[in-house]
Order: sequence, then structure tokens, then C-alpha cells
Amino acid sequence: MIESSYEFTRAITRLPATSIVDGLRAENIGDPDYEQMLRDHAHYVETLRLAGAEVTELAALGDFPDSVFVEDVALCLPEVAILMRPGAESRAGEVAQMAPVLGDFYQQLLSIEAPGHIEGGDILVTAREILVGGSARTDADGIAQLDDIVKRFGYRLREVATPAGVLHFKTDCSLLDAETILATRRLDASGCFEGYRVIHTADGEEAAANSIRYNDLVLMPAGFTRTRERLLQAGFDAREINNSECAKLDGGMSCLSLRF
Ligand code: CIR
Repeated sequence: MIESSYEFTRAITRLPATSIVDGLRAENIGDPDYEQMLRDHAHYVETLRLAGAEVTELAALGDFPDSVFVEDVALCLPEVAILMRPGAESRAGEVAQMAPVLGDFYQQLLSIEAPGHIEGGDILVTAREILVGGSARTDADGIAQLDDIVKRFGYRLREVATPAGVLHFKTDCSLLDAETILATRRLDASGCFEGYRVIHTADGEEAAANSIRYNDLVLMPAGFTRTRERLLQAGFDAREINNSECAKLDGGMSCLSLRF
């Protein structure tokens, strides 16, 4: 298994395109402000660098409004990168754009093939297993293909469920350390984290669940003071990044990078 699933050296991000205003969203609460999103993105990249990441920042892709959310197109494990097959049709073409980039870092690059669908946002890698949430974007065939692939490298995959109406499994949880998960109560209630220590997001602060641990830092969306307090009390160095614009498109901290 993975010795440490939160210690990394690299990250890949992609600048948002002005077409971000056409990005997918479950509910329309207004278009993101591009200039604000650029500032937030720069702060995000700077914080990853502060955590020790060598960041590869890719150019914006105007043809793909959601392409800033790079996490969904690949799963990066230490030995292999696996190209996903997004369930969102408008995002399918993002994969071919990421393949050559990952080819520069990985000798082994595998792919989920048709007809399966799976998006990186539904995958949480912990020290002991790979949790994959079935969702509107991730189906049984995609999960079965991923299972076949990761088994070859000695990983155990466990299928879980993304709560109804929630975009991705990791919309509602993040890994904090080998034993600890930050999760919403609604997701934890499904029983999927049995055997882990779970820190709940504060009531009304569910959107704080999509955070990331990168080496010594936890990057979390700004404005969730009670949840931040819980993380600080538990000894995590939580850094806030404004996420108001990505949140309009159901995006958070994990979606914005591939980490390996
Ligand atoms: C989408 O619906 O695909 C984008 N608007 C948001 C993707 C967020 N990605 C993630 O949670 N991993």
C-alpha cells in the first residue's frame, strides 16, 4: 500500500480559461468572476509551493470550460498514472490534453476505456485503500476497470457511494493523515469510514470538506471558521484559500490539482 498518501513532491494545475463562465454546475448561483478566480488560483498554487510542491502550471484551455478542475481527468499513484474517462460529456476531451503531460512524469500511463466512466473527484486514496464513490459521473464499469488496474500494483479498491445530489465523493471528504478523514456528517453516516478517525465539518460548513493535505499543510476553502478551528485543534496546519468562484461550479481544493 501507499506509505504516505499525503506526502508529495509534484502537482499539476491548469489556469482557468475565460470560458469558465460556461462551466458545469448543479445549481446556478451566478457565473464566477474570472479575475477573482485567477487571484484565488494564484494563491492556491503559491500555497502548494509553500508546502513543497514543484508545480507544473498548464496553459488555459478555452475549449474546455471545466479544465481548471484537473483532478477529474487522472489518478496519480506512485507507480502509475491512470487516465480517467469523465462522465460529463463536455469534459471528455480534457483527458487527451493531460495525457502527454503525465507522459513526461510517468513511465506507466494506463487508461479507463469505453464504456466505463470515472472521475478523479470520486477517488480518495488513503494509506490502506482506494475508496471510489459511485456517482452520476462514476459508474460500475469504470470502477471495475480501475479495480483491475490498481490490483496489479497491489492496491485494494473499495467501492462506496457518493451521497445523492453530491457531485463527487471528495466533495464531502478529504484525507488529513493516514488515519484521519475530514468528512461531512451526511457522508460519514453512510459508514464508509469505519476504522478511520473522522473529523466532521461543522454544521452548515459542509463545503469545507473538500480540502487537501499536501505534506505539512492542509489547504481549505476560506470562511469555515468552526471547521478550521477543529482542524487547528487537532494539530493540522490549515491554510485558507478563497474558493467563492470555484464553488459556483461545485469545485473545491482537491479539484484544482493532481498531486503525486
Ligand atoms: C464539474 O461539474 O465537472 C465541474 N464544474 C466541477 C468539478 C469539480 N471537481 C472535483 O470535485 N474533483
